[in-house]
Amino acid sequence: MTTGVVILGGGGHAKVVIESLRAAGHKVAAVIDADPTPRQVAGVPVVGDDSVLSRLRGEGLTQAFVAIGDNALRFKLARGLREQGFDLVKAIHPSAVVSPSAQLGVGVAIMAGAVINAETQVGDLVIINTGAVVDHDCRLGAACHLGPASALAGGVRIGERAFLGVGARAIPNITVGADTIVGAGAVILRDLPDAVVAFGVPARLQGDRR
Ligand code: JB2
Repeated sequence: MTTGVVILGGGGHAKVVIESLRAAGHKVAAVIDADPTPRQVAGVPVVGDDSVLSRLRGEGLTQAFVAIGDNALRFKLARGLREQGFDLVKAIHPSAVVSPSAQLGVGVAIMAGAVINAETQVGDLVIINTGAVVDHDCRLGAACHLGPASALAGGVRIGERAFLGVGARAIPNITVGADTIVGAGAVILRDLPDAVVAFGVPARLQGDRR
């Protein structure tokens, strides 16, 4: 086993990522999961837990992808992979529409039907989930996650590790703080600070994560 992408995480997100990577022409070599029980995830064998990574690197595998939805854990595991000398690939489904003037960081997941418009900047490890729309000039912080069918108008800023649930939407030039969670279907009409929970139409503060 000397070619292909090593996937960290063997849950639901990994299934979607593996199928996106294959659709984009990548070979997927192995899944590494905290539960090393031998099994297959989307037809890819689980070959062990994180302790086998150095062996795989020694065997010549250089490409990896962290396919874990938890934003803080994805961030942490990606750092470890880079320290071990792995390159983080991008998983971009061929049906996604990505502007030629958009900038994408490493390790991003751009799922089927997503749209990213002009001059938007997408940080490392961001998930833009199925059918999400990101209009022009947005700034997406590292390891944030835009849920399926969520939508950002132009100039929206999303902080590192923030999460927008399925169908959440933001009007132009809104800022959502780092580590903030926005519930499904929320409509964000005002800036949200770091590390809060907000939901509703319009979105209102409902809790604090600190
Ligand atoms: O430290 C770890 C570790 N911690 C948990 N290292 C490795 N290699 N794997 C780890 N895991 C594994 O991540 C768990 O054992 C589990 O198999 C997997 C997480 O799977 P789960 O199905 O719970 O979540 P997910 O991250 O695949 O999907 C979530 O996020 C997606 C974006 C769900 O909320 C999905 O519904 C969502 N679409």
